Amino acid sequence: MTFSNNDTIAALVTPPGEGGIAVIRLSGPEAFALAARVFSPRSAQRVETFASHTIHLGEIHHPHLTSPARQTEGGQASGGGRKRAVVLDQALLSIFRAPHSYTGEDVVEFSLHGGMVLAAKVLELILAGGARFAEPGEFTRRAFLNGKLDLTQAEAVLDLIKSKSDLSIQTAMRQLSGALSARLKGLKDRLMKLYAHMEAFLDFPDEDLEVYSDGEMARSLRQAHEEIGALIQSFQRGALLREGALLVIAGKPNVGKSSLFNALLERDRALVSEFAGTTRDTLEEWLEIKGLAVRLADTAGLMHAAPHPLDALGVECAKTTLQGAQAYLFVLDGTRAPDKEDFLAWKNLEAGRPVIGILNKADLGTRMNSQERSKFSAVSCWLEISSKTRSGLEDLEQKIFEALAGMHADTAGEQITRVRHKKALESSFEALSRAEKAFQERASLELVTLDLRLAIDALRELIGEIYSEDLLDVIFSEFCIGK
Ligand SMILES: Nc1nc2c(ncn2[C@@H]2O[C@H](COP(=O)(O)OP(=O)(O)O)[C@@H](O)[C@H]2O)c(=O)[nH]1
Ligand SMILES: [Mg+2]
Repeated sequence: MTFSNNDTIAALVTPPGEGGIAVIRLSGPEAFALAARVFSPRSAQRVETFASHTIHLGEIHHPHLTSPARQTEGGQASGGGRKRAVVLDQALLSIFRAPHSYTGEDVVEFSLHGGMVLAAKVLELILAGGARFAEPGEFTRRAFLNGKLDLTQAEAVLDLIKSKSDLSIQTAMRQLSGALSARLKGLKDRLMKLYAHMEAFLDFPDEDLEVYSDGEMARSLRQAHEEIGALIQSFQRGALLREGALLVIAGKPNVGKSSLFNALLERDRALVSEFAGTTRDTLEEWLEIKGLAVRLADTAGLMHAAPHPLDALGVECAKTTLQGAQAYLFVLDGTRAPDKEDFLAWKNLEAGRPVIGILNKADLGTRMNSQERSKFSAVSCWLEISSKTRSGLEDLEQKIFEALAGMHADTAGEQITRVRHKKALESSFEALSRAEKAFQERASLELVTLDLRLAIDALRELIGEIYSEDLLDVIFSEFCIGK
């Protein structure tokens, strides 16, 4: 993107559509002047003189269009024949003066009556006055460029908007408040100090500098190295939290997988019928279970001989989904003994992932005995449920929570949530490994500082102290317009 960071941008910041209120935000040096063009405050004050963090009632008018003055009964124009500007809406204007605003620039926000056409018209007026339509994420990009947020905090803004569970909101909020940034900055500062010390030693080897002992240098290197390693480890958990764990419903045809899928979602999302092979595509939906974001997938039943080419496609699709699962709900028809189709379906589950065994159709009675159950050895617990009457569903939710919460574990520590974070930390980690090795082997200090510098720069890129426009484009293109 090649656009200026110095002009005034505007966008509708509430979702398009009908609603109680629509908010239009302007940010940049001309924000107040542009607002004054279209807004007439009720008070006698001028928009340009409004104090920061105040709200004002007024009218939005079309600066050029005027309505003919009303005719009085006697045929005379009222108001001495003057024309009045067309009033579009009554609105509230909020004032935020630089640097105390979201973007760090002068910002005004119009709160209008929420209607698509109205909001579009007002925005059009503001753009006609000289504002530029904001790019996706541009308000947050400016906040970053003006030092209001670092890059991990800007990313947290997006995570917060996209959060699908309580836990992911908590993680995003902590990242937004700067906890991860503080940890990364602390790490970087310690390495910088070490680096400065080594450089001084290289530049003035004969001077009596206040020195770290070799032991202290080695310890600092090792500690930073370990801390970065731990942060890299937190990625798996962080990503799960952000994206939700994939929980796949598996089993042979007609045991009630789609019925269970619908029961957990509390709506009829998947088709259900007494005919085997009703489900062919994999369906996936978001679900929140006790604060955890879960991606629940319903699959085609796994079968030996697929009677129709579409069944075969469905089975292939199911297998792919099964491989990506973080955990399974393995469904059996509890009213009868398991057969070879059940075992075939069972064989397609990946080892080492939690499996909850479900004996469905409990409303018809459960006949499967414990010896038969024990053949599915990896099942951590069995539940008798009825997708039809919803009996046993609460227990099931509890078990799902227990199976998945362990994966999210310890939400107290800082977590990295993005591949970008992981890559930056990995290159910092590798550079530190080389630095540590060189130091231990008593290689020249120049070699050590070379890698130390790389390790520091990777951390600086992570928090955005060093960045390229390309990187910003990638990060902010994920945002919506108006954020
Ligand atoms: N009685 C009873 N019937 C069920 C239950 N769950 C599913 N069914 C029936 O079993 C048949 C197959 O269900 P479906 O969900 O399509 O199975 P799928 O092929 O595994 O997805 C349908 O006729 C459902 O009405 C249940 O808990 N109790
Ligand atoms: Mg089905």
